[in-house]
Amino acid sequence: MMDAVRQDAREAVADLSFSQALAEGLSLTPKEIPCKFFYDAAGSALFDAICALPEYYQTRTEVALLRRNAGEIASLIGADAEIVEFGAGALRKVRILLDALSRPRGYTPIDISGSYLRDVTRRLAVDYPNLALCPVVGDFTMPLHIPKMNGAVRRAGFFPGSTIGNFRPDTAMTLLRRMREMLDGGGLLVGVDLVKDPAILHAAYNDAAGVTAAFNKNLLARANRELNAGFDLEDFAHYAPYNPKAQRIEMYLVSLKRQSVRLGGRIVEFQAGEAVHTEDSHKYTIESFREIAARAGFIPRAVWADENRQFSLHWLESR
Ligand code: AVJ
Repeated sequence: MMDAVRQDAREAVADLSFSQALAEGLSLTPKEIPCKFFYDAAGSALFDAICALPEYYQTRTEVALLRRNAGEIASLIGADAEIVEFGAGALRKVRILLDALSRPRGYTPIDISGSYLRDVTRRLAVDYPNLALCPVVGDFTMPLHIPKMNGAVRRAGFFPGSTIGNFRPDTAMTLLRRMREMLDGGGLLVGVDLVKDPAILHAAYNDAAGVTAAFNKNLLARANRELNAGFDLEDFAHYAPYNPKAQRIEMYLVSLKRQSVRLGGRIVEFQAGEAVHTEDSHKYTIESFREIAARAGFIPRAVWADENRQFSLHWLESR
């Protein structure tokens, strides 16, 4: 849990950047808030709840793909591997990988939350006493140096959950290229949500229980908690349409009236109906994703998808 007293210096920097990002994003036209700020303790708990929703097929489909193909994935990765996870996600997924691998040597999760990383490594240490745990607190979208482990190990990247969808295709390509450099010759296992019936996509981001709406509005709640902001969550609507031309879900917080909101020492003005863009979630076809992976310098080797072609897992090699 995020506990103000236990926050270390690195997390204080992360908080400062939320305040800067919010001030900057809300002064733009159109207004925006970067989606990486969804994931404070409350937002991470809401995201876990999203993953268990009946409408949100992504997580259970990806977990089933990992389970079903773990043996083949493990033999492609090879023995004595160091798994580098971009954004420490649900431990459930990396455990499937670790359990299938032959002599996994190390686990290097990269995440912006130091408290989350401490929690993850503490829990994994119990079950994997022979695994070197090397957490890196940082933003994996920035150039990062990953310290070399002792001994000859091959690196394999792990980027599940279709987090790649949060980036525009050109940026996703650049990010993949950067990951390829960080992996130092190793391959990358990446989960990618697929283009499909817009009604299915729409339902996944507009669930009946309103969990995704609460997740979206948590950005405002977080600003109230951390930055002395005066957002009334009732005065904003969750709006998440699918844009078929751009092949992405777009998420917004829409001001339901003309209002002035306190944000730290400033006042932010909202017009009635004004939208704050909070997230894009891009969808790919298997072919279109393999194409950007190839443009990033990877060799797309293997791909697994469920029988309904809702979600895909790609194994990309560096050489
Ligand atoms: C974690 C980025 C994959 O885009 O589906 C879920 C985040 N947003 N519901 C996604 C999210 C709204 C999620 N990713």
